[in-house]
Amino acid sequence: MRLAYTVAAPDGGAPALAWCGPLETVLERVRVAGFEGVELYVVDPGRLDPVRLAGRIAEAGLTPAAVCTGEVYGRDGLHLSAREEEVRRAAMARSRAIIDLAAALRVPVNVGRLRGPAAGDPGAARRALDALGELAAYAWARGTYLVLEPVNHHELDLVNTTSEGISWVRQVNHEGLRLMLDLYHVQLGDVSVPAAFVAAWAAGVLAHVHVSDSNRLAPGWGHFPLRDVLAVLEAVGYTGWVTVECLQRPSPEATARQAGSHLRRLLEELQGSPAGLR
Ligand code: LER
Ligand code: MN
Repeated sequence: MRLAYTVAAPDGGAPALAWCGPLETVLERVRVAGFEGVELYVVDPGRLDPVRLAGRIAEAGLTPAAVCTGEVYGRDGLHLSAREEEVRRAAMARSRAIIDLAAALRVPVNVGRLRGPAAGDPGAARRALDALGELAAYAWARGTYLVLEPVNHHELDLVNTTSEGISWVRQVNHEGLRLMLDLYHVQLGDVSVPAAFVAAWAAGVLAHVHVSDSNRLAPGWGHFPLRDVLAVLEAVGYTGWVTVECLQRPSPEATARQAGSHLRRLLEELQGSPAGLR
């Protein structure tokens, strides 16, 4: 397992779930807080230079982990399930541009809120599935892939549980689409959190993970038994990224430091456990 932290790309976005600020200083502070990787929140890829971005990340001693697209829906309202063709076309064009950026950084692309809601429209799921199939092929042809994220029912009404996520990945049935789980959404949508992670792993589709605590604050500042989830990931042999995606309260610096030290301590305890988790 490798730990990453969410950071806003310098493209005009101001996501609540990422550290926003000048990359020259933010990336270095993320590394000092105990992280190896960075997950970039991207909303407007046309404003970004992938070579400069990759250079900045490497200079800070970090590795790119993924690109997160939540604000494409959150800020700009673009989504793949949209009934209006114009909105769908714009969402597809933006998604392709983000995939190009992710391919240059050699990381996968998160599809959380970007798939959009159904909002009572029976055609919404089909439109989102078709769009995901098209984008999966586009990503795969460029050497990367998408990771579909079940999102809790307060935010969206399409794909709220792990089993729905697995089912969508199977329906699209393309190497360019896998599943990611965000602990915050899983605890709101699934019957059992550990079972959700085991099911995603057993289905052979788990490719990325987001974590926060129960209240979406930094790990350790809520009541979620995070240790159990890390124990499951450790026990199944998950070696991918675990990105901290949480509210930046009271400040990004305090949040990153708390998340980094808490997760490092849990991982050390698990890996050094006399019970031998592996
Ligand atoms: C939003 O709740 C989220 O979890 C992001 O990763 C994607 O929209
Ligand atoms: Mn997430």
